[in-house]
Amino acid sequence: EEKIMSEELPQCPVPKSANSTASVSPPPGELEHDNVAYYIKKKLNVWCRQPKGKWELGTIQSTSGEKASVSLLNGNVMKVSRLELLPANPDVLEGVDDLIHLSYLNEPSVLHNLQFRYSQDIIYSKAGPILIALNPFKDVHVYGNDLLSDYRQRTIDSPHVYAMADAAYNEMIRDEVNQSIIISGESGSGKTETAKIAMQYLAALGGGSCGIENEVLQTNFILEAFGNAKTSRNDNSSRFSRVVQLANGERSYHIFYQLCAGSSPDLKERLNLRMASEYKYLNQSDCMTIDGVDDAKNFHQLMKALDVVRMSKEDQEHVFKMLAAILWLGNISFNAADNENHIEVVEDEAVTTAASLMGCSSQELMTALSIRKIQAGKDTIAKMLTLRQAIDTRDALAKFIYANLFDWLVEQVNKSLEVGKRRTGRSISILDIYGFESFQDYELDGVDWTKVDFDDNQECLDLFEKKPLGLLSLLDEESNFPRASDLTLANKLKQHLNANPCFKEEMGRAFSVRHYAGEVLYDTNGFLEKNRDPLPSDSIQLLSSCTCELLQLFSKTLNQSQKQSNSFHAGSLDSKKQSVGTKFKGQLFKLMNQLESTTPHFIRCIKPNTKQLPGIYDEDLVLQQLKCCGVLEVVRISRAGYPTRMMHQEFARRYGFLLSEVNTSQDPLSISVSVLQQFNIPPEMYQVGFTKLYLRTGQIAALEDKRKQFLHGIVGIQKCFRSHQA
Ligand code: AD9
Ligand code: MG
Repeated sequence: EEKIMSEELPQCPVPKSANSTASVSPPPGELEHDNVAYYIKKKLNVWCRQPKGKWELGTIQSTSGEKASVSLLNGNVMKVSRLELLPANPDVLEGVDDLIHLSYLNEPSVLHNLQFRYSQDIIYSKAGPILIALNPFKDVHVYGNDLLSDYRQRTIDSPHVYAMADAAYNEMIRDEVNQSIIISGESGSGKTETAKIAMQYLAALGGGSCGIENEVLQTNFILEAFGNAKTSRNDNSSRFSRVVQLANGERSYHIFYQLCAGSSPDLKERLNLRMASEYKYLNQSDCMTIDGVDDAKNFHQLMKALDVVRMSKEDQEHVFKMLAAILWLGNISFNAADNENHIEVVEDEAVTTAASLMGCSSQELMTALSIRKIQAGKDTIAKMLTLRQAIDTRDALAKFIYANLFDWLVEQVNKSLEVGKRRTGRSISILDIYGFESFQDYELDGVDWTKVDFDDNQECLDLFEKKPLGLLSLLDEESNFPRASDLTLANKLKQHLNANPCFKEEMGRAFSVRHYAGEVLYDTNGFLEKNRDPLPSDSIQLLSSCTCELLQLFSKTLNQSQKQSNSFHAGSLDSKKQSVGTKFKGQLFKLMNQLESTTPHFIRCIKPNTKQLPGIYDEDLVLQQLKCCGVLEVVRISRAGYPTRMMHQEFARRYGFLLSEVNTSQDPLSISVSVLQQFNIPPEMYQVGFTKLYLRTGQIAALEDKRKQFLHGIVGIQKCFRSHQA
């Protein structure tokens, strides 16, 4: 690659260090004036922008002034401004497996490279440290035991989820540090499939088709049945909160349809179960089945999976009971009770069945759904509910039961997997949601970061979480005002956040946020109610009086979390449960903390078309996703920057013993620096931070090589260990 670059493209800076091709600074993105003649003479390919924005390959024939005449590969000749031309990579770089090897990193080059690979069913590529996975929407036959062992034995090293999982495993063993595989991408891009492929690899490393590894794989089926649903973007989408409301063409969680389709006649009778189409929570979207999916068959697989994780038949029955109770709750209807909009519950099969499944009397359930008790001084006043209030109460109850059922299920699965207690103390976490990256620590760590530019997202983060005047704090504050409305919320946000450059005022209740990935318009309609997510105290009381053990348990958990949230937010959220925003933020922080103590490995999934079909590569869609998740920046940073980071302690521990003169200071930082100096690592190849060392690509490989040579060397082996231990 270097040879071609220096011979053919004289304008490219020649790499400073011969041992690292990756440290070449990115060549100029545009065709510069002086180079055009060279391009004409050598008949080098250029990208030429077409009127509709698509880029085509061609060669420049001649120029006059600012215009160039370009002969396209398809035979056409067109006259364009030089600004519409970009340099193309030499043929020898066609389809390289890591984008950092491209001489030119312009958009058409990157898109073309990925497309070239995709057209040959090569769906994985690297972008520096990141694995890019293009969703093939078909079986591309790159999985299974044979390939698995090829990757394990390193007879193959092309980019793959297996390779990344293998790297994570090896680094866990080598560095004794927990690892994480962070998978991000749009809905339907393949995150969950990718997570499963990574799990398969790790399970195989752990022992194969029996034992705890298989149990872990089986849990996927349970989690998907209860956590996934069909959406318009993905037939198997990982979703939340879709129990009570559905959009056209979408379904609720798979488990409901599976239960209705697959349960035995006995179970059906015990749950008084009907066909899915008879339940309002399921039939409102006119979408009951998914092409190619057999719900009944999947129900049997689910029951097997529940057996595998050792859930007792009794607990399984509890779970199914709760699911049926939710479905019947949805069928409960209301009649007008007076002329003031108040309602009463229709006493029909829906109420009686729901009540009996929950373990309460029909009367208790009907009261909870139609009356709210309000404390006025020492007295309790019973207030009748309006239709809207009654429906909201019913739906809140259904959502509450489902959400808690899901959490409980996850807990049971985790408990069951711990039975063997075969834990080594180190872990690899696989995160199947959008991943976050923070470049903050570079700056905090005292690195002269002007040497590398990147987009800083701090202002946007402040917009959301700065206290007391971040969006989430303001939302909570307003949620606590009884008379607040979505409009007062919008005004409050505008008043306090306008100074933040990521915030934009819009008309009425709306506002916009400039996120890293692009601008998003928000309508505050329903924000306050959603943030409060109230479960009326009457419903909580009802749950705690139900004979169903699970419901009792759920209401207990609720009481506990309220107590916790009260002590946390004494004064602010006063005797209310934690708001949805605060809870979500808390979960994110916990996740961030967990991830920060790991070595991350990133996979970006890309959806090449919105039709969920194989063979279609929509350039605009791919480009938009590459931009959104910052892949191009990462490649830029990897080429220009310092992709390897290591704590000084870790670095000193690993390479310190290579020092020919014993370093008396014992200070990891100075040991690190001595090592770098002894091996003549050029200063432009690293940056020394307060806690970490930042290295350019290729440097660690070189040091590892030295370390290996040293350890295998005949002379000095004894001495090296002695001095290391000393
Ligand atoms: V969502 O954010 O949960 O809505 P995901 O998880 O990103 O979404 P998912 O993994 O469910 O998407 O993939 C969507 C569909 O793409 C799958 O159901 C498969 O049909 C298809 N897919 C994804 N990855 C692969 C693959 N490596 N090979 C074959 C794939 N098909
Ligand atoms: Mg998913």
